Amino acid sequence: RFLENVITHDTFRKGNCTVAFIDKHPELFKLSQIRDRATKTLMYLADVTVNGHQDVKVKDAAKKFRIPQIPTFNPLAPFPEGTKNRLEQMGREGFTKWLRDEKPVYFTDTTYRDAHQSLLATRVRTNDILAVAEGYVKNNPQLFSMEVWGGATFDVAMRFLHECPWRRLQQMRQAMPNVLLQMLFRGSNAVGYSAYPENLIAKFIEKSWENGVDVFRIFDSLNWVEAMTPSIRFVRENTNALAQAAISYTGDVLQSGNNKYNLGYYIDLAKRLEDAGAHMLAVKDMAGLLKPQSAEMLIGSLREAVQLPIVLHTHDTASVQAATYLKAIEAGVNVVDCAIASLSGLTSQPNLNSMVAILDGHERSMPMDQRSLNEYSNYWEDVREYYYPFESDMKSGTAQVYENEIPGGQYSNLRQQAESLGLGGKLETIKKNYTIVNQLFGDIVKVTPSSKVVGDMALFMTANGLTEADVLDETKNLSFPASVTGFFKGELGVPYGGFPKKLQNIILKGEQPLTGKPNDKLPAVDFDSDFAAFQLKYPQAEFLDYLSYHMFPKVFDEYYHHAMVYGNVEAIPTPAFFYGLKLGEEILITLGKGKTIIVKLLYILPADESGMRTVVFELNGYSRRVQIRDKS
Ligand code: BTN
Ligand code: 3PY
Ligand code: ZN
Repeated sequence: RFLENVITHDTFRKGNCTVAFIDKHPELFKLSQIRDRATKTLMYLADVTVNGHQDVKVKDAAKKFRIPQIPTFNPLAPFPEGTKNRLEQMGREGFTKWLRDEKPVYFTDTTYRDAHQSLLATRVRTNDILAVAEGYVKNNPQLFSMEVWGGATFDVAMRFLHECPWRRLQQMRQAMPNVLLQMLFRGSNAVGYSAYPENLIAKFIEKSWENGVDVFRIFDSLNWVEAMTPSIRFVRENTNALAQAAISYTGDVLQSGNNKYNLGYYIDLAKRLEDAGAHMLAVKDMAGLLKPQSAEMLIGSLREAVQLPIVLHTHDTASVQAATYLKAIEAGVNVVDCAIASLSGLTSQPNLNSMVAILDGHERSMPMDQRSLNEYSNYWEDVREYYYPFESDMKSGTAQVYENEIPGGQYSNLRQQAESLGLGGKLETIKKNYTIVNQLFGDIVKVTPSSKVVGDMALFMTANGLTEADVLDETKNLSFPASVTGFFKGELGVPYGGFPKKLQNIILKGEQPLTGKPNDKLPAVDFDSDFAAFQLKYPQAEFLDYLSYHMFPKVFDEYYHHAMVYGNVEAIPTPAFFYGLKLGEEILITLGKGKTIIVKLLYILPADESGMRTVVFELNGYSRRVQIRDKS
């Protein structure tokens, strides 16, 4: 085994080792540990090859993947200076003043977070990101930030990818030390879907910063400033990061008549967020509703109303948002959110490569290396194929979004949700009901998690064939979805303009709603005693795992047990991770520093009478057998 460790060591394999090689690499002696890890990886590969991946519902056996080309960069060259260095040099006040007055427009690249959350059900794995992260920021250091964490990536990493979200963050930080790393933070819901105790929110922000987050985009699903204020304060007081407060954009600011979400509404929010201590202000257009003329007016007015740098985020669901960005840029926006070309468009962000190109000759253009951006797009185009089971079948932009106001991330999920409920043929009805539910709820801001409540209610109405009149008929005594009851109890806060009273009485059946912030009543976490109890239950876990556990106890529990059986599965290449190995197929897996294993699938024996199959691999040239239960 020692010899096996030597001949498979990266340094040895590259042929550049000297007699000091063995002395310099004590890990060669960690035989049982490495052997143990390799065995767990073989267990994983055997299982996914025999039983398939639980997350892949339909596997295309004929699918062939191209080999993604990683654009070249110099791993030995220093990182060019970027915004991260600038923030460190200038401090937060100096940095935000500088940004606000910058002539060129800057970009936040959402490829590693919102883009795949909105196109591929958040399934992109750390491995595929890390393959290009360093080169990307070496080649493109002009970016304002990389949005890399938070939103749905936290729970999906554990739930479906069996990855540690914290380790993902740490590794991305290491790969991208020069550019600001940004996360999406759901205010008192942190990276979850319900409210958490305030001291847990504070701890989560502190640890996110310590592990690599520089910019916290903070929002509340009902634009409730009071619920965002503690998060803004924690970023200001407990970290050196930037608190980017986001207003979630709804309706159309230019709509005349009795417009609930008019300019005054946004200006008032912006001023209150500035007063609450935000370092930057974002307009978060999660559904892609902001039209060009509205953007011109809104961004122009916000520039006058507050002294903060202004950021605009949108989704290209209607396929016209580049026009909105152009108007916003002309109205003085400082940063716009885009995604690399091959992961842009439709429910994702507008196309970074094209946006850079169309600004050629514009007085606010940001010079970037368009050839390099296109190379990275080619990489992601090929990697995207790995994730084919998670594609939505949306083919073109839709103007229907102006009517139903469904956020990008939810739009692409709704079909899957509908199908899992046997409502696959009723997508149009679901979308119509979504619009109806929004009106029934008093025309609310719809973004995670309030958008999920509206979606749940729309699915409920569709499944039960209910009309608006049915919902408002108290004699029907309907059992509403739990999320809907919770919403009307005030568990996500109180919407602007209050709850519609009649519907609230019907849904709560006389129960009194909460007043105050949703987490006001939640007891503080006693970190010392609680963490000790956690460690008794999960002896291999550490403090960051404990935070994951607090956010998602059941998901963490499953993730932990998966890690105990299969080890760390992050390093397994994505095709093998989702689809297993074909007979004779050989892959390389880097399990740790200097430790790459070569795995080849030799053959699979038929199931024995107890349903177990023997899977035979070649591991670093030695044959290895693994027993796995055939679940078919
Ligand atoms: C192994 O690799 O064989 C053991 C894996 C142990 C994983 C535990 S699970 C919780 C904690 N978080 C991690 O990222 N690793 C440990
Ligand atoms: C999230 O909360 O995950 C979002 O992306 C909301 O737009
Ligand atoms: Zn978004």
